[in-house]
Amino acid sequence: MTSLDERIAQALIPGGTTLAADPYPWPFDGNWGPHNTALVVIDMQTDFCAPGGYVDSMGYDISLTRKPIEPIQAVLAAMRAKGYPIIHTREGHKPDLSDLPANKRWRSQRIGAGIGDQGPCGRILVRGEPGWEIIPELQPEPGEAIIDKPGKGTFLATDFELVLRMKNIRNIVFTGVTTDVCVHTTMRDANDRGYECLLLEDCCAATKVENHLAAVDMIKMQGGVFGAVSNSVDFIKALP
Ligand code: C5J
Repeated sequence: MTSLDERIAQALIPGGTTLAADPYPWPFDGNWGPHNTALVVIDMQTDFCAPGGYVDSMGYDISLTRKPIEPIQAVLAAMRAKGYPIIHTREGHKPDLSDLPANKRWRSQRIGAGIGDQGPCGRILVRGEPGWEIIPELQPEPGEAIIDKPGKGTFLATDFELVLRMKNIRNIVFTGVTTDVCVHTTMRDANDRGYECLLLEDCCAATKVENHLAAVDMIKMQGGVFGAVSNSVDFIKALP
């Protein structure tokens, strides 16, 4: 009869290494590296984290959504240096708004930041407008994938899963904004599809601190119901 520790250790591949994440050593089998692990940077766009964008127009404090910029820069530099695949996402709708659900538009108009309407950074959350661009501090480099999504999740109506498959990705490291909306929706969906997910908590933010903290906490329930949580410093130190 083997002990529980021995049985858990048996999941490790020979020579595998793990990161001391919360609530479990990540990834579960110690199999990670540039061959199967991607960094996903969610929606670090002017509309979510710069003056005059959607989040600013709704009256939320963009100092919160700007906080992850530096930690993400550090993770990007470390992963780029080691040849890890990097994937950026942008939330936005077609200029004719044919992919914008009427209720999403109506709800945003009710609070004075109508998606598709003119704002200080062009039409709010519309592809090709200044507000929709990824912020200068986190510009994608040539060869990095950019996924344009009309919704909160990155799998719906995009080629995200195809890109992941073409790159043989099994592990996904999540960063970006907002923790409780687009990051969570994508992480939950990825987890259901069998991807081994990690969220770097200082590389994510929400429009309300309590929501960020709650979203991080939810991941850790049930032994890691959606994956595990770490931070940029520990992650960079452990990166194989
Ligand atoms: C939101 C996002 N919060 N990127 N979008 O509407 O999380």
